[in-house]
Amino acid sequence: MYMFKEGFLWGGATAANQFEGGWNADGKGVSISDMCTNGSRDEAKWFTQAIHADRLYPSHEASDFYHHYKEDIALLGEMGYKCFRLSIAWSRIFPTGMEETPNEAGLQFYDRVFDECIRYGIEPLVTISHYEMPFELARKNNGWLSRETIGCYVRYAEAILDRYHDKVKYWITFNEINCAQMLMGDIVATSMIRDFEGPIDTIRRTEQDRYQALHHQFVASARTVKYAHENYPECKMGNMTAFLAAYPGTCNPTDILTAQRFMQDDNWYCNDVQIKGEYPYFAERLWKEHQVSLSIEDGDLNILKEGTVDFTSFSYYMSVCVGESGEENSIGGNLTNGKKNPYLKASDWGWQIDPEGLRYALNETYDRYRIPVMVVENGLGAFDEIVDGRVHDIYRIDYMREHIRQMELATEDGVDLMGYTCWGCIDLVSATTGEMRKRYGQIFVDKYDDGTGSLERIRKDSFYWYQKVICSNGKEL
Ligand code: BGP
Repeated sequence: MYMFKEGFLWGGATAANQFEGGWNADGKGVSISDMCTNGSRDEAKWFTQAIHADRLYPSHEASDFYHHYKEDIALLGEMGYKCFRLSIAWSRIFPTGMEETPNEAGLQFYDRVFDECIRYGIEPLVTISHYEMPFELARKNNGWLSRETIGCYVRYAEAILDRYHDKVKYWITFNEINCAQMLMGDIVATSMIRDFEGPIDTIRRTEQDRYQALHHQFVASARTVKYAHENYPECKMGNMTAFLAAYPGTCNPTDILTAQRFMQDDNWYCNDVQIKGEYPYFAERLWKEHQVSLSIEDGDLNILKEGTVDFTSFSYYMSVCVGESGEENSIGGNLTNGKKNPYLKASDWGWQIDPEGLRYALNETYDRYRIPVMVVENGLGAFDEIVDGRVHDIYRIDYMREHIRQMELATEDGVDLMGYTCWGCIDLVSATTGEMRKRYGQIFVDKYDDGTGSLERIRKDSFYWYQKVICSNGKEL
């Protein structure tokens, strides 16, 4: 029992576009997320002409980490955090994405943030691109659809590696890169925004575009990993996917094959490219099914081989049932649909809660790749209420406890597990719904969907519970 290794990276995770605010501070350029209005991001309206002052843009202030970072990192330090996963806002460093030199004021902000982390003994884990890019670049190139974006990303990635390599050891090239294949992929994961003037449902990119954009991301990621390995061998480079454990709805062999395909297409396709350095054997079948014909330039396949990652990571929120039978689970704001699993309960947003699925995900991943694995997102999005100045989020504690237990069992199974950063450790804006009320944190932020709130930080009950967990290295759950 209690197998978490010495130096296990306990912590939490955030993303600039959902957390930072300061959207136009100190020379920051407009990011695609800054053009997304309130309400469900599934129905977001994208404005290509001007910022409309009469609308709420959740990313503009968000939780205002930009002005609260000292207080926030001190709170993480108080909880005993060993690791803080955060993303860098690309448009803070290269405001339009196309400048030759980076914005010094933007670089200085993250210097201050990392110095603060180091002060508390917290290891930063940086996501280079978490669901955004500079708006000007997205408009010019239609996001990742153009090969030109690769060079812009690499210039940005090299600039931050050059600057922070002695402060930041752990890096992830893209957040949930496999979401490019899924429901929200078009704008969120691949930044393809051209023509988005109305609800997303009215304009869908072709599968051809999505897979091509994803290929460009693979090349950009591999070039970045190679650059880091050659110049900063002490840095550990990782990839990241949204892990969706797919179960067959029944023992009907057809359902088994459906689940196997789902695992291949949604979980292994991206991982194989970034970890093994080549497209998997089933890629041809997948492309054929989606009528995709990839344009792969000379040298691309070599660079994929040369830029494989040192560790792999994933977000884990739910499992899905697939196959012929069963009731559809059309989940609002979800990454994917599937069938209802009668053995599982769901969150208020319909995400099926499945702690054992995390043990399954860890074993499947480690069995396939044999490199260290990290769970970099997991948590319960819930409506929290303040009662007498406190938030009694017992439901969140229960959720985390059950998932951590299963991580421990996976470790006993033999999985090389590096760490765990729960999602949204300080309340932030939801990626799928644009809401503030879908809260994940151990720290409450006094901010509401109508834009009001003092931004005060309040320790929830889960704060004290997680503090004990970290202090006992997972023994006291
Ligand atoms: C992941 C994203 C995060 C995050 C999380 C929770 O897919 O990487 O950015 O937001 O999901 O999702 P949501 O905020 O929609 O509840």
